[in-house]
Amino acid sequence: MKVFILGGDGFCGWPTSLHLSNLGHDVTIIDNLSRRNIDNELEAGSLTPIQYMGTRQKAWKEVSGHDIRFERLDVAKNYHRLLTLIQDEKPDAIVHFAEQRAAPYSMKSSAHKRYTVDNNLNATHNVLAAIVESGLDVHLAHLGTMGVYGYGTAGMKIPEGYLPVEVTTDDGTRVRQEILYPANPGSIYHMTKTQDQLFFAYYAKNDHLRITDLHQGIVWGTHTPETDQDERLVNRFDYDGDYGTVLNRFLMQAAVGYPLTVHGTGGQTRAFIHIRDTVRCIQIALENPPEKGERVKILNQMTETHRVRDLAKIVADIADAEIAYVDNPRNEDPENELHVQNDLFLDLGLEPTTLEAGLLEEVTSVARKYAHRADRAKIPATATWTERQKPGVPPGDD
Ligand code: NAD
Ligand code: USQ
Repeated sequence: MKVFILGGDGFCGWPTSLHLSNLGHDVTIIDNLSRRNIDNELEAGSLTPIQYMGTRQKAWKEVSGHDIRFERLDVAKNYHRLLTLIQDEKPDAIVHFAEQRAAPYSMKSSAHKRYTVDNNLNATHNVLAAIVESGLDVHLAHLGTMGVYGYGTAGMKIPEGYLPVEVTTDDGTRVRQEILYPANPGSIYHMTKTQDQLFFAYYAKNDHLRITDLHQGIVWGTHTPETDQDERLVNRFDYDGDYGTVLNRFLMQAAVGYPLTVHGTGGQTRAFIHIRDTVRCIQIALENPPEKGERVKILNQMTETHRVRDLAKIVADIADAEIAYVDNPRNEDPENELHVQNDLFLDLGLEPTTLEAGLLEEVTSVARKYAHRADRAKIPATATWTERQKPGVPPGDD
């Protein structure tokens, strides 16, 4: 299969590119390297020593014998280059990771909000419009988020994308149908993903594009079997207050002796998936595309749920770390239950990597190994969700 990986230089995109290339697929990475530029802006970097794209490509060729092609372009801006690439190369599938993915970064200032909206919505819409203009039947697999649903329900499991509803018409007839699960974003970043869903629903309906939307939980871990083959292939590991996600942050904090930064009471429950399972899920999604004319195929890409304070306790116990309960910079429910359906991937053969099995390896093979590269000053999460949470604003003064 010929596959374009938009955002293939990133945390999920790079190991996915290697995984698909290893399976014999013809992979082209398309990325504008904006994530590396954001590292420059934030003066923060990956805990692991990620290499330039040219070095990555060379190392992969040496290790596997496979070529991965790289095109540097901005999917949100360079529409005609994207269209030409699709027309010339005729990919069978496009995997779309190319968005600004950090909630705290999206909340830092109005400039960051506007960048996130401009980048993410234009990137997604450009891909859709380009597939239609090319006239080709390209399967689009997009990385969405569990955060489109919000994190609470009336007690039932969050379904995979669609909610069955029953309405009563004027003549008393009861009509059942399935609607997109109501969107309930918790940040500007998450809001862009809820808008993406509407683009997909429209293009699947109007143009019969074949689209899979993967509602992914928080990804943890670093290595996959492919990135593990050579140090030059190492995946990125974000730990800073804007881009570091909770479990990887706790692992790194434990490794450098920094008390684990639990926000508020730590009562937030979230969905998780290991990076090894992410790449497998994308393979499975590409092997099981929707039919032309079918509605958007939505799968919940997660394997377990955990409460933040429980995660902190697990990491503290295995790595002998302290826990600090800090003021929550976000505007989110302090406590929530979360139950999620993920039968579609399990039925298609996904065998989850459990926290229990993977955590210790992560502490020793990544967090401790690269602890000397950590900048402790970059650990605190400083982006606040509202003006009233900013330092120095008196309580009630917003
Ligand atoms: P990342 O920031 O590491 O990677 C994103 C890549 O896309 C980067 O290499 C960046 O340079 C590129 N990019 C961004 N905008 C672009 C544009 N306009 N044109 C070309 N390239 C562009 O993020 P990630 O963690 O790999 O996440 C990838 C996708 O998966 C995102 O869409 C994210 O929303 C989704 N996701 C991630 C997680 C997670 O925990 N990391 C969880 C759920 C969903
Ligand atoms: N949290 C802490 N301490 C920290 C960091 C985070 O307690 O040091 C808490 C947050 O307050 C939040 C939870 O942990 O309640 C998760 O935060 P996170 O930064 O790990 O995850 P989130 O902001 O939701 O975003 C990440 C990815 C995003 C993806 C999303 C999937 O960055 O791209 O879409 O996970 S999900 O959470 O399922 O929506």
